[in-house]
Amino acid sequence: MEYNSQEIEKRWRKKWEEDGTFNVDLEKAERPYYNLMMFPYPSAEGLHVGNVYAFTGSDIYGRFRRMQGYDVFEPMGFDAFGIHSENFAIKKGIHPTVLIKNNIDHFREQLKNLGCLFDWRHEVDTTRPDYYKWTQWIFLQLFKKGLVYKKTAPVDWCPSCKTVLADEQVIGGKCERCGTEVMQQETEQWFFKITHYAEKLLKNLDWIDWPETTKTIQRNWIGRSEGYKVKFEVRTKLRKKNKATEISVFTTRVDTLFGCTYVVIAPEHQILKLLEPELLNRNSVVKYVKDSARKTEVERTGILRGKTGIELNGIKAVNPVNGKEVPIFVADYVLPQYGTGAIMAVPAHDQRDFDFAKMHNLSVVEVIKSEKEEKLRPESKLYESNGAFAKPYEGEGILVNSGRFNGLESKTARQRIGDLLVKQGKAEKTVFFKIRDWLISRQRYWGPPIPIIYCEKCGIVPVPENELPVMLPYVKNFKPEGTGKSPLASVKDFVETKCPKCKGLAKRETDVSDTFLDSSWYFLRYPSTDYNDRPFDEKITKKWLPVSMYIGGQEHAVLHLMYTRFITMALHDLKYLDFEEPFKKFRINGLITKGGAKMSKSKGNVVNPDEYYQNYGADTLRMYLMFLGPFSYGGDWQDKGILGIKRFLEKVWKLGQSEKTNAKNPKIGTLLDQTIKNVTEDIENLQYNTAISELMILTNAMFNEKTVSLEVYSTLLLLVSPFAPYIAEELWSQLGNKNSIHGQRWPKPKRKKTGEETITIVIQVNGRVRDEIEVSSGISEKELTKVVAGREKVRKWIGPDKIKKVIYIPKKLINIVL
Ligand code: ANZ
Ligand code: ZN
Repeated sequence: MEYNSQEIEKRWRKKWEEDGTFNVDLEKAERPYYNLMMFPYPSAEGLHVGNVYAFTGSDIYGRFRRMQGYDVFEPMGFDAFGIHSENFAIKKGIHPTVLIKNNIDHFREQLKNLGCLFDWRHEVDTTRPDYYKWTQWIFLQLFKKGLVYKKTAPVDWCPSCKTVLADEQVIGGKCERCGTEVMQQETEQWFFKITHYAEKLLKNLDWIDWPETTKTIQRNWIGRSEGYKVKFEVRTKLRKKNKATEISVFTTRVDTLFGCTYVVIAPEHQILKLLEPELLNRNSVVKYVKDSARKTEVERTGILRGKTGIELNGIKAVNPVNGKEVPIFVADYVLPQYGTGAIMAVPAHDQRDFDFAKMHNLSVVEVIKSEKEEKLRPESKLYESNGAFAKPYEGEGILVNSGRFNGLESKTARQRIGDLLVKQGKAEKTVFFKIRDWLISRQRYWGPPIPIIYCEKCGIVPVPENELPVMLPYVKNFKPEGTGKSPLASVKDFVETKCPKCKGLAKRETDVSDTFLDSSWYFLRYPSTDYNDRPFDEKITKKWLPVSMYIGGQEHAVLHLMYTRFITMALHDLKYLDFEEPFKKFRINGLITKGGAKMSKSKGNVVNPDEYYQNYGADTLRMYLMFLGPFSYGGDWQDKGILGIKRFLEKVWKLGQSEKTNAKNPKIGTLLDQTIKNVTEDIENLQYNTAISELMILTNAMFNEKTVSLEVYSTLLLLVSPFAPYIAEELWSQLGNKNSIHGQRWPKPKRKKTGEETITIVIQVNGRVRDEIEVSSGISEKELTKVVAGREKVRKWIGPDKIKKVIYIPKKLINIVL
């Protein structure tokens, strides 16, 4: 028989579907394992190989866990609302209600071909009223809790998508969806108070099992800074001294206060209005403020930053530590939304201030000396040969030019100067976060309407829960107009309604919510799709959540992965969930490139998976993708490469066609054990590429023998099955097996090296028993430590701490001391 992937895959797909081979009984399952992957946007012609790559890698892991005896729940769905889908509909000139539905049907077909464990009975589609009803419900719960508010603020506006964007959706000053440079616009918008959870979002990163890179991105985005708010008294020529006002600055380096030679406020700073009448150069200042309002954030913080600004003539600020008067500037390198929107400038020790001081000829006073730098690297001196400053020193050191604080180390001085000012009522210790509240309203059509009603008498009234969902009406002309209003605003029937409180005439909110709100809770919905009277069932949720393993793209680090954590924390505080982190374990999938470049339509280098399904079959495509490189790195697609995998599967097939014996072959037996061990470890670590190499080595070795052992061959099929589920099933059944290979247990090495036995070692963390492990008695202490420290259970106990020492009582116990 020849290997015919088309025929095999079609036949088994049908059989698996009919038998419900991969369905899980969520109620009865004993060892729940929730294996989740990021659901796709159905906003293109079909699945992208990038999707296929990510899903395959996740599915292999799910299949592996399943064979280890877990009840693996692996659902799939569609993130179908949102700008990406709507933009696609506009491009195609087809209404999204029609287009997106068709797209989903196509995606589903492609996904089914891929041969994953998907349990389609739990499919989620975010555009269905029985889903978005609960998205709106979540909005209302957060609203009631005071975590939602409306405010007028300068926000980012994409002139191409004609809508506002959340902070996280602006990447390098450009729209995350279309790449257009965003503009600032002052409008009234809805926000979620993600800042309320800034501390918790940061703290939990210490213990969740996520890649360090993702954690670092989140840490930087949250951006916690400890420092002081320092008050500078403001003196004006016109004003009497006793009527002075104050400017409050935020600094993380209060130790440099003696080096402050000027103060800067952001052009948007409110105090400007107050001071305006007293400015001697009022007109120029007003003009400067107007000009900077037109700039984009990139222009303000990019290379040009620190180059423009204007002094407030006739006004001075008083340095609270020495009473010296310093000039005040308005400059747009100081941002309005961060800290207090004002800074004390220390040009000797801050690059931005240094650049500005140089431009405007302001004095530079050195207050921190780095002994080390001076000694070790004389060329890095702060002064040029003519005595002018060369560059600022931003590190720690010893204080100079700082009165009675001279000679102190900067860290100590920070404490001392801070304490002194606090005592005098001139400063306050504070923590600021960079993260800003999540802007969730969109002036677009394709999303869930925000469930709010405006009444002239009662004000802002939330839609009562029993009136949900607020249905998205059919709007023929759904394109954004760029008027700053959603297309829903033109639908009279939708807008005009009754006030739920006073029953008077009222109007509906016409903005829809951000797509990231849809996807912020979809993982809660999957296990509960059978329930229509609640978003997620308490019992099922307790049993299946948090998610055991989540795999997806790093590009979501500050978007989806931050929002889901926030929504979970909020629902936890509202007592709907008993956990505050949604994903116990998260791993990144890498990117697939072609010719070294990201695939994109404009480059014409997009690989369409359909072609490869047809020519090679899903098994070959799956395995080829996994063979490109370590799963978390991705790799470069090469058409030629796929043939190597094709040949490998043909070899496995050929071995299946030859007669099997029961004869023992010690050489192959040893190799088999080695392969089992390595493949198991590789899958644990998502090193699928090396696992496949191991399988190739084993297959080649078997090929070179005269006979094929039934036992060895069966085991080979088990090892291949997570990677190539169709061919493994077919060959397994050809061996005469009646039950599916996918219900079998994962193999374990059988033969121990002669004289080797296994022993059980108790694992302690800080002297408390946390786990145990079975290892070969010959294991070295070093090897054991490595294995133990890598165990999921143990890592949980180690958390963010460093291992201080390891105590090993040979063959009995290992104690990890933190
Ligand atoms: C004086 C100083 C001296 C500063 C020095 C730094 C070094 P992070 O760590 O990122 O929080 N800053 C404060 N508010 C600002 C704003 N709205 N726009 C622009 N810059 C602002 O940075 C805190 C530092 O950033 C603060 O500490 C302040 O400059 C500046 F040798 O104060 B520093
Ligand atoms: Zn009313």
